[in-house]
Amino acid sequence: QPAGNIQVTENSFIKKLQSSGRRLVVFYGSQTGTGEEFAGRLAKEGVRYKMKGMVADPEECDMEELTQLKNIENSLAVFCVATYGEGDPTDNAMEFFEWLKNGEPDLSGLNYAVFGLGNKTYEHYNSVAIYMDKRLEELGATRVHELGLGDDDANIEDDFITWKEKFWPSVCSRFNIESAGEEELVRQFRLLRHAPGELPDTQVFTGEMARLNSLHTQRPPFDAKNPFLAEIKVNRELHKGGDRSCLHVELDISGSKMRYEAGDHVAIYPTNDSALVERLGQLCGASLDDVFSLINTDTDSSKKHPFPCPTSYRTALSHYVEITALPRTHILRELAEYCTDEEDKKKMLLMSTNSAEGKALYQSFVAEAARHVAAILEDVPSCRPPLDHLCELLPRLQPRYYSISSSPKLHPETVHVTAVVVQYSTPTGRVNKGVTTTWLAQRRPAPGAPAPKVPIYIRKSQFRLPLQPQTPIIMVGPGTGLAPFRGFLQERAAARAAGRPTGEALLYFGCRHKDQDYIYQEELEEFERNGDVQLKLAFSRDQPEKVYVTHLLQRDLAQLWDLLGNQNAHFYICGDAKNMAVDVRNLVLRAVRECGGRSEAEAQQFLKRLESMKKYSADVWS
Ligand code: FMN
Repeated sequence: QPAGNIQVTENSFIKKLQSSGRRLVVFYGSQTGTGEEFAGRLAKEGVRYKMKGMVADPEECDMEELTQLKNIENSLAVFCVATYGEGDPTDNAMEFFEWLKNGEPDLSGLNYAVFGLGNKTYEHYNSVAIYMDKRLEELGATRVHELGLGDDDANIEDDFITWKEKFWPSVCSRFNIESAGEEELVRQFRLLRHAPGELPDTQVFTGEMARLNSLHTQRPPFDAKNPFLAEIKVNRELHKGGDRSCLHVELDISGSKMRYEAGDHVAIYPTNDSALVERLGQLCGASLDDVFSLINTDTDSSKKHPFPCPTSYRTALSHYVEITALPRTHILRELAEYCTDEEDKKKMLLMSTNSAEGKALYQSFVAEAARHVAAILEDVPSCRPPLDHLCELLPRLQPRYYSISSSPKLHPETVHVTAVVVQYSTPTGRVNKGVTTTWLAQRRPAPGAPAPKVPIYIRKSQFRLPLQPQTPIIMVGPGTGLAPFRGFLQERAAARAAGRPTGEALLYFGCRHKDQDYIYQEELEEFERNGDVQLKLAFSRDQPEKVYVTHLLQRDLAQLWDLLGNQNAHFYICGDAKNMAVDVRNLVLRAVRECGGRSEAEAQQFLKRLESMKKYSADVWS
């Protein structure tokens, strides 16, 4: 029970720690689940070091209690936090981050460690974790182990394990823990089977994110937990040739009360490929229509189930878990226990260790061969885990975000998506398919048939046109990076049609071949004829030497400087290659130096100012 000197609130993590005899709390700032997974693994491993842990979502906790955590003897708070956008925290860590930044809490006596999740190709690499680690110390807290930084562009799993292997000895020495116990594999969730007919259909989840039946009885407001089922009005091919496919999809949002602006993102919840779902059922010897629940064995956890339960295996594999991602090493560690063949087991164990040999095997067998979990089970034939345990181990299936390629001025009732269908052959002769685009590609409306539907919600972005349409804009969007700029141009055209003066607009677009993957060619040429845009086009493979948008920018440095330095232009980059964003940024810096006559430091400062005023924005993905 709580000690007298500790104040307890409703969202008290302190109370939970105390009532369960724990002293380690691992907070996560996570958008797509990696940080949450790492936090869970640390909390679980604590048992080995006599530091039984608890995972906690800062959004659900009274974080001011950090000032009192010292009242639990030898307690420790760990933070696994990701960085997004322009160095921003994740949604669930936002409030905590602001509190740390703007408040002056006394954190003396608090023991802490931070592990950051980021990606080196972004300019603000891991800036949230770096800031948090420094700020906690400033506020008086004691760092128990040095900051760890994970790079998702390389191998974030490896970074995490390497950090963790030194983190635990630091914890042991700080708290005088003598030796580690045996590694113990304990399941976090227990299986509850529901007999056929035991539960009425209305009580079994069929793909809802939170509320039962929310996909049948739709009620606004729509968001991540309550997506809107949008009808696909249009679904057509944009490429005119070549072996790749690019979809133009129009989603009906009428009646949803959802609004959007040009530059926003739409999140789409995909369904996993049914053939792959069937295959996993076979490999694990399960009947996919069996209904089950997974129940957290830690009754103090706020997360009762790993995903909505009760549900069928088919639903879990189709809607709730990621089955096409390459499994991380801790999953292989758990699966190793189900190998009946010693050689298979050895191989799985080896891949899950941090030794040079283990890493090399993981690299070749999983990473380079692009083996998802079904491929691993096929190629490690004696490994046959029960399906419920596999469902527990796999990460949650995440919605995919797309830059909306329309403007509400022209299309108030539909949201347009422009997406290349992801599909590739792997070295083992399999074909791996992108979950969402493959699924979307199969969902074409047909006359006389009910329109296919997809669960979506809209996410606001910072990617915005200038308030005044006469402000000039420069847009760099090769490939499907064109998407938000189609919306921007629709917006500009609407302003001009309404008689408002519009400023200059440059669009740098690139693709492989003019006659194959020049998407929206007719529309763009129409915009150009109407004076809404100047097109700058790079067709990389239409001549002997490769030409990319960066080559065109390089040619136009003087014009770039004139627009940015003298005409108050806004600059935008969008695309699926973060390296492109880095190259473009360097070219802009060069224009500022060479044409604007600034020094290197001044150019950097100039660009930073543009960024802080939202006159230089990037919307990039990997
Ligand atoms: N990492 C950074 O270090 N700095 C960034 O500014 C940054 N922005 C990102 C923006 C987007 C849209 C995405 C998808 C990732 C970004 N990342 C950035 C990388 C993520 O932080 C990294 O992938 C992390 O592992 C995600 O953790 P999570 O799964 O817990 O959300």
